[in-house]
Amino acid sequence: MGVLNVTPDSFSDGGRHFGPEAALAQARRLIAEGADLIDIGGESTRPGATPVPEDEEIARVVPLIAAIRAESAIPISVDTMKPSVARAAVAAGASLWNDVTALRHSPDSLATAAELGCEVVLMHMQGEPGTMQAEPRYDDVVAEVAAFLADRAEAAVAAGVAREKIWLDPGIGFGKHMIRHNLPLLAGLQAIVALGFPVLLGVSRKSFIGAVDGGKRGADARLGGSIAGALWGARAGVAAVRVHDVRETVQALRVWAAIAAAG
Ligand code: HH2
Repeated sequence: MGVLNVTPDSFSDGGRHFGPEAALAQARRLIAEGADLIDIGGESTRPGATPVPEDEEIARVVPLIAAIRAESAIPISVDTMKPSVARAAVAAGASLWNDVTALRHSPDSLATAAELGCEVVLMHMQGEPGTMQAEPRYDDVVAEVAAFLADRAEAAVAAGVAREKIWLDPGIGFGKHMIRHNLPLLAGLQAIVALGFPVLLGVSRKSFIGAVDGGKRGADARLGGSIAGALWGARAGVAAVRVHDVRETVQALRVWAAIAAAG
C-alpha cells in the first residue's frame, strides 16, 4: 500500500504532494513503482496536527481519487475518520475505508461502513490523535491491542459489515511509547495475524525507527528501518504494508520472497 498524503502537515511527507498536479504525479509514481493499493489521506493524524473541516477534507481527496480512477484500476483506500469523507471517497471510486479510529470517531461510522459495503481497516489507537503520545499505558500491549481489534471486528460485524471486508491494523505509533510499546507489539504481531483477518502494518518512517537508531534524524532518514519493519511484518504474515517508499520496499519483499521460495 503506497501512502499519498494530500496534507500540508503530515509528519512523513507533509506538503510535498499537496497540490492536485503534484498529488496525481505522486500517485502515478507509486503505481509505476509497484504499489498494489494507494492510501489517500487529507488530514494528518500526527499529534498537534490541525483538524481539517469535512468539506475541506473532501475537496482534498475526492478530485484526486476521481483523477486516479479515470486512468487506473488500482484499488484506492481513503484514510479518514469521518463517515462523510468515506462516503464521498467511495462514490468517487475508493473501495477501502482506512479508519485510524476503528469506526469509533462518529456515532454514524459503523452504520456508514455497513451501508457503503466497502472494505474497512480497523486500526488500534490508545487515546486521541492530539494527546495519544502524552502517556500511553499498557499492562500487556500485545494482548490489549489484540483484544481491542477482536472487539472492534465484532462490533463491525454486528453493525452489518461483512466479515470478509474487515482488515485489522495494530496502529504502530498511535498511543504507544516508541520503544516500550511499539517494539513488543511488533515482536508479537503473530497474535494479531492469528485473529484471522488480513492485517495491515504501518511502520514506514515512524519515529520509533529514529529512537532505535539512536538519533533524532528526520522522517526522510528512516528508509532502512522502514524496510526492516516491512520484512518483519511479511515474516509474521501481514497481508499488506503501508509504505511511503514503494520501489525500495517492493524490491526488498521480492528478494525476501525469492530466497524463501528457494529454500
Ligand atoms: N499511519 C499513519 C496514518 N494512517 N493508517 C493505518 N491503517 N495504519 C497506520 O499505521 C497509519 C495510518 C501515519 O503516517 P502518515 O500518513 O505518513 O502521517 P500523517 O498521519 O501525519 O498524515
